[in-house]
Amino acid sequence: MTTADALKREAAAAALEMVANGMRLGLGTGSTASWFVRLLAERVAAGLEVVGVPTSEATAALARELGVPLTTLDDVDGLDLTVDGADEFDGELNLVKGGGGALLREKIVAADSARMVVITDESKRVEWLGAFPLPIEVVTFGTGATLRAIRAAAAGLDLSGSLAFRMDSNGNRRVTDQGNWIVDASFRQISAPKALASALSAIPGVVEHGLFIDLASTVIIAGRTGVERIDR
Ligand code: ABF
Repeated sequence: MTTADALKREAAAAALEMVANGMRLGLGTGSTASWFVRLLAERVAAGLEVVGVPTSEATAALARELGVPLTTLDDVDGLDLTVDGADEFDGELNLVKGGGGALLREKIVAADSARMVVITDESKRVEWLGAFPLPIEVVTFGTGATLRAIRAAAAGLDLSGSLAFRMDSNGNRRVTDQGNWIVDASFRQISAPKALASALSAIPGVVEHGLFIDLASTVIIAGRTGVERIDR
């Protein structure tokens, strides 16, 4: 196992300690969150009773393969805990997510959870969000208008930067699990994340964006000297 994998596993193991019998769990997406699913599956095999709502088709496939029982947000009355990764987090535990392309389901699941625990390592900690290009999920109709509106919203907050459609390995625009496209916005330093989140949410062609404001209740950071936990 590489050092990076070992840290992801450690963060996932720390989050697993917050799981209790009978919980309804949101299952995140990405390499760190997949460690959580693997460790959870071991506990399920040993008798832990939980149900999970996956945030992507990839996570659903992994959970099914490992025997973690799944459900949907239509079949449960909210979730107790969501465990997911992130691309960046700041001192207020605001996040950039969506590098894995699952931001829409991730946000729906996190918002329906009593608690959201983010599992990370030191490389994700930033003073200002935005060095990681902000993923924005857009409908495939009228993208010219949507991109103009994103640029105008950003300019209103003194932000500028390139907007690039996320591409897949075949050179086509990457289609999300919900059938939309993703625009990655290189704003570099987002000094007013709440204001930007509101401005982007007000654009008709924007389905969702990767700014997770006031959603994370805990961030677990695995580092070479141990595991740090920050609660909001
Ligand atoms: C998901 O996976 C995303 O929101 C985020 O983009 C990504 C993090 O992946 P990893 O854990 O592989 O760095 O959590």
